[in-house]
Amino acid sequence: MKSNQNRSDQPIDLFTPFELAGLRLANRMVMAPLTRNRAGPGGIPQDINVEYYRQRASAGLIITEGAQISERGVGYPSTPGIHTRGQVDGWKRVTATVHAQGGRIFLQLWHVGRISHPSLQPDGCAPLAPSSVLPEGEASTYEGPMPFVTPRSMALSDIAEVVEEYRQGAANARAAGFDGVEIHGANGYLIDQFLRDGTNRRTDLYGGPPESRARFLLEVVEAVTKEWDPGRVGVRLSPASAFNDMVDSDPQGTFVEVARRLSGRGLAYLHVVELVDTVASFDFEALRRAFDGSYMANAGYDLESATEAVRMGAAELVSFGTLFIANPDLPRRFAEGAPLNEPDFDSFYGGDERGYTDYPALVRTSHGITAPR
Ligand code: 8OZ
Repeated sequence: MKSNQNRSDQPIDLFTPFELAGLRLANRMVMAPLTRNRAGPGGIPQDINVEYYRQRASAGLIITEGAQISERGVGYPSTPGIHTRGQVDGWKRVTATVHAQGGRIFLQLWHVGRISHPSLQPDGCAPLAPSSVLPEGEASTYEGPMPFVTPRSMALSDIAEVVEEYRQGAANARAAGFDGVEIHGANGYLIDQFLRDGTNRRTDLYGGPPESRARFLLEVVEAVTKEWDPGRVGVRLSPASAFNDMVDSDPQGTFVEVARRLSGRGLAYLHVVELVDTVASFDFEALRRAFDGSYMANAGYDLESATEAVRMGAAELVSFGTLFIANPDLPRRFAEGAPLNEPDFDSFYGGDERGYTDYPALVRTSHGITAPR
């Protein structure tokens, strides 16, 4: 059942609260998951991360940056994890701070698969992937960009082990005080590598037709929903994005099948990166109709287009990435029609508080509201 609930007679807009399995979101503006490469040593969230999320707690829902479920799942320098006690304790500070502000926060569970590099792996081995298909491009390592290496094709025992890591990561997210979790099935990372046939050449139960390529994702969903009410578990997909050298012979067929198989489970939402660069066009509306829960739209939305999407019922929720990087108080700016800060792209990935926690919020002066800078 689509749930564009609205108790009053007001038309639905971005400021209409939203109910997510007993969790009330104050609005429909979601902070998209954003890799920022500023976790402390050991992948432990640190003070500046707490401050960063605190500043953005007025989002209806924050989805954290991807947090790796294991050491093997790491793909970039200084990303946080959710597999050690120290990481769980670090995240507890983030969730407590966001909750103290009245905010809601999901953790994104992440495994990069072939996008890792031997120098990031615990034993210096090649990273894991469904099949030994070398991505074009370079890995991000502590020594700078390095050519990708051909990944190791996962044995059935590796698959079972990684599914268990997802379950443990979900349990750890609970222990850390999150309101729910999002399974990162997008952008060319491990789950997406299973979904698309450019990277999945398996001839066993996990490869072949779309329903078999979806098996790994569905096992991850099963594992995660052992720890969470399904209504607190979202899934993110990017069916037509080429990011991380991804391709599929039939994105529409593949992902409509994936959306169908994600249905009937009471999941919180399907979060879709609506970028199209592997095919001429992609019918996101058909994808939305194939899924029986809420739809969270992402990529390139602004106040006008997001309002339109929510009003027309094309999406229940809309997530904003770049806009939340540059505008910690984005919902208020949208509400007041205030000007927006300019994002500084050079400080997106890595660094210190500059370009991270120093974007100003609006300030109220005797002349009204102004945007400092
Ligand atoms: C940009 C740089 C590093 C990681 C994604 C987690 O695209 C990412 C990511 C994006 O989902």
